[in-house]
Amino acid sequence: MKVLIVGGDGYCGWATALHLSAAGMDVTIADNLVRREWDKALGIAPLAPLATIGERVHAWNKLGKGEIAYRNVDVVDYDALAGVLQDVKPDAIVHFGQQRSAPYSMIDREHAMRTLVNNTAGNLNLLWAMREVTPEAHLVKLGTMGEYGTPNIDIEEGFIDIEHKGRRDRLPFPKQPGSFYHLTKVHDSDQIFFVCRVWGLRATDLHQGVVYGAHTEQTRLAPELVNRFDYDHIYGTVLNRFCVQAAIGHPLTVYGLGGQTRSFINIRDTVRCVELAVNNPAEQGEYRVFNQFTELFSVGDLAEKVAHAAQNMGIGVTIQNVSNPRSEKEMHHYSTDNANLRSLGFEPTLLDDAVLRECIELALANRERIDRSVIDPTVSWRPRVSSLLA
Ligand code: NAD
Ligand code: USQ
Repeated sequence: MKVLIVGGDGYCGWATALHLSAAGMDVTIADNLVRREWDKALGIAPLAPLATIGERVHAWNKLGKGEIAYRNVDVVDYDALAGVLQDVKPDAIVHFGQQRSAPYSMIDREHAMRTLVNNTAGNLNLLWAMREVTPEAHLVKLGTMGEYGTPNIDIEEGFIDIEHKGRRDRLPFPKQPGSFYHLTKVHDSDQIFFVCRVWGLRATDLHQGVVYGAHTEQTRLAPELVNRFDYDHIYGTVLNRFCVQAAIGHPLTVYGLGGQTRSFINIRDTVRCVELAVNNPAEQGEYRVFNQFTELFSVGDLAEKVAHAAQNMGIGVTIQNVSNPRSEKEMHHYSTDNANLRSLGFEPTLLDDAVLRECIELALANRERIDRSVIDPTVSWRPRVSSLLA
């Protein structure tokens, strides 16, 4: 099985590249390393130092557990991307290579536009390149649970059966994304569904929840294999942020009331779910959606769990309800399912104190690298309409 991993230098992509390589797949990473540039421009850095991509790949190949190749390619550059598909001829393409921060996409017009062009044009290029070069390859695309928003009905897996004026159909589940970033994922899903219908491409759209956790089995094997772990207010995801905040005695930053509920997944399960999708491809012409998460939590509950785990380590923690920089419901219905992955044998890793302890320990070990000035949120997407400000 030849797999091309677009965005394989990132948090999910690197862990997945190692996991699929260890599972015996022939892995090529395609990444233009732009995330490392964005970090520099934003004045942020991951918790533990990252080896260069060359050092990473060399360290992995030296272990003799698999062989990974690397190609520096920007998916927005069509000719370069099509050239890589031509050279590699992958059976499966796993697409992680996008700008993935909601706050980044809401900084200003320029960042919103960069997110839109990078993600939407990159996705469209990949679909055209697949049509031209590898029309039988299986696309495994990273989408997001946030495409659905927080409707007052249960969230299905991609599609919903609707009866309207006496007629029935199975239609895409309504989308109500919460940022320009999340909107790009909706555009991607529409594009992918379209090309499966009209060109007969095949794709699995993984609607993934918020990822947490530091290590996978392989990232522990050598210092150069260590994964990215973001804790800043732009790229840090909520649970990882809370663990770092606990380690340095910063109050846990619960935005608003903290009743916002999201779906969550351990990075160890991300890599297993992608493997399941790759090993069980969609049929030619099929577009399917898997909700990729393990558990649902409100952010207030997560803060309590982190505080509890830290207290068990002898670390006192306070929880602070800070003014919410985002426009989002803070108390709402949230119920959904991940039956498609479970039907393929997925057994979720549940959140426990051990995982939280691992993340807090990573933060303690890298305490001197933690920059307190990038923790509190500064990007706001609240309305500026005066009548709504009261
Ligand atoms: P990340 O920022 O750590 O990694 C993304 C990688 O893609 C980076 O290495 C970056 O250099 C690369 N990239 C970006 N634009 C590119 C381009 N134009 N050409 C080539 N490479 C490019 O992000 P991540 O956390 O690993 O997320 C990966 C994917 O998973 C994203 O699509 C994201 O939307 C999705 N996802 C992530 C989470 C999460 O909590 N981290 C949750 C749900 C879905
Ligand atoms: N939140 C806090 N405090 C914080 C940070 C966040 O209360 O310090 C809250 C946010 O307001 C939000 C929730 O936690 O309600 C999740 O925020 P997040 O930053 O952890 O995640 P999000 O912005 O939704 O984005 C992340 C990834 C993105 C992925 C998405 C999955 O960055 O790539 O698509 O999770 S999902 O949320 O299911 O769409």
